[in-house]
Amino acid sequence: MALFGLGKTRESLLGKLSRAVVGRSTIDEDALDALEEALIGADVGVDTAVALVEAVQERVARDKYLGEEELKSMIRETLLESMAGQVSGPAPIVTPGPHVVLIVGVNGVGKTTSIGKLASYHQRAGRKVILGAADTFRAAAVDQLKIWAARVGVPIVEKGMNTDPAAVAYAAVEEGVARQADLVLVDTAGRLHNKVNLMNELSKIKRVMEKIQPGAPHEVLLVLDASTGQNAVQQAIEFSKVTEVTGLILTKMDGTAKGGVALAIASKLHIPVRYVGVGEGADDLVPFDAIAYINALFA
Ligand SMILES: Nc1nc2c(ncn2[C@@H]2O[C@H](COP(=O)(O)OP(=O)(O)OP(=O)(O)O)[C@@H](O)[C@H]2O)c(=O)[nH]1
Ligand SMILES: [Mg+2]
Repeated sequence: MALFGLGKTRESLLGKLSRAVVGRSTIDEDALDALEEALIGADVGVDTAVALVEAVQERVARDKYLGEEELKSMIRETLLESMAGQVSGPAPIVTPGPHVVLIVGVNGVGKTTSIGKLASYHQRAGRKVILGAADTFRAAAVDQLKIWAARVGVPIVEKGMNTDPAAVAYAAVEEGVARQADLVLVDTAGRLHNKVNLMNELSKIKRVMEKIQPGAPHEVLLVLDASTGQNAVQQAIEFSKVTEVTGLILTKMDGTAKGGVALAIASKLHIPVRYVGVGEGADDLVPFDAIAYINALFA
């Protein structure tokens, strides 16, 4: 597995970059257009693509000829510069615990799976983890989280389906305190019919958590499906209006050529990417690192 699951994105992007310049002795308008198309195709975002093409154009005006390898390393360096100072990777864990994390996102993006993987990740780091099944919308959601809890070997707090999500969240934090857990990870439903409902629900969950553990939830992680490209960016914008999102998990990077979306997110939103999901297994979660990500994209 390539780092950050970027295999498909890299193959597609580098292939197009290469075709954009092959057999040319100068980088002309056509080449620049093809270059821009390649970047937009990888979902780096229009702003980023335009900025990169402008940087290439400037350089070509000075240096006349730019070979393929030079072009790649130039784009890579420009991206590295633009990402300088970007905060990324896991947030520091609040101690004394429990450090409470609320997981949010629309249907099917990978929330429950990401919680399973996060539980495994933190457990491997020697932390005591507890899960809360506050997606009470359907029985299968609770069952799915129970399966993950059993698989990873961590306790779970659940009250079945159709119970008040806030009551489950409350009980999960309470249990976390009682068991002296380091982390409480709480699943939520992504299917509340409208923004106001969702906003009220999340506010209520946050309010009850804070009653037990001051500062909780310490993180609200928004899960985004990278394969939806620019839709993911839009979801992040919409969710930020509903609740304060402190970080992102970008899932399904393994199966997509739109992995450039992390760059679009970085340039458009000021929300750190915490982790990247690169598969369905317990170990398929990688802490994000902007520099390593860009290097992997052009490696
Ligand atoms: N390839 C791949 N599949 C993933 C990844 N993350 C999640 N999935 C798959 O995506 C599907 C949906 O994941 P869930 O975790 O159920 O998503 P959810 O957001 O909890 O969905 P709802 O609770 O229905 O809203 C499942 O089949 C997961 O196995 C990933 O990083 N890579
Ligand atoms: Mg779920």
